Amino acid sequence: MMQLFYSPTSPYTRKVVVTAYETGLIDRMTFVTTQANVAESPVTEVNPLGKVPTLILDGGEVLYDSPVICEYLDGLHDGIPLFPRAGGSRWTALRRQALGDGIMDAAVARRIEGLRPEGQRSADLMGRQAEKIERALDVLEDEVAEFEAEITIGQIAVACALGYLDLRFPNVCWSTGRPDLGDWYAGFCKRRSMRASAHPDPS
Ligand SMILES: N[C@@H](CCC(=O)N[C@@H](CS)C(=O)NCC(=O)O)C(=O)O
Repeated sequence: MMQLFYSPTSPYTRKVVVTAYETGLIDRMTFVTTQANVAESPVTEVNPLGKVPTLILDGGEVLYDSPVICEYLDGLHDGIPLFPRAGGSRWTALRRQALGDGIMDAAVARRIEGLRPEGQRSADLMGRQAEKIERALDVLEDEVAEFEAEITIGQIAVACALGYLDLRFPNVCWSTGRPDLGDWYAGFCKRRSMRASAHPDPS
């Protein structure tokens, strides 16, 4: 059994879980629920960066981060590849993965800053992260009509990023003024992989 260091609120971890469902590998994985943001986190023993997701393979080898783990899993199944193997479609899928991951990076940074005591928060930093997210969402609204017919790692990353915005910034209403992206996301969320990996309700 592969072992995944996991957090139910991590969008990067969710990417891996969605990928595990989509590739039919979910039953080959066990989950170690991990609080990554603490000094004594057990994940630091296997990943010096102390981050989730981290995957321990059957033979003991350790893989991180989420793009690496997802590409590894994609190599273990015979279905349509989530990482197109060659050509322009590969680079498009990888760029979309970077865009989704980048929204996560900005949202996580903004949230961490927002959790600092009020006098220590940088409004400038939080504002810059919010602008990155807004610009990325606008690009996605423009290109969602061109999304591949078959699911790719780019679509998985984008969907997990949007799910994380809903979890942590429910007041942002990212789909307002972005109807095509909103419709696409609603359809994508019907997939078993997305339903099974949904973030817990924060309340
Ligand atoms: N680029 C990494 C990012 C992973 C990441 O930042 N995970 C967060 C949880 S959402 C974490 O483990 N943070 C703990 C820390 O940075 O100490 C990936 O794609 O896996």
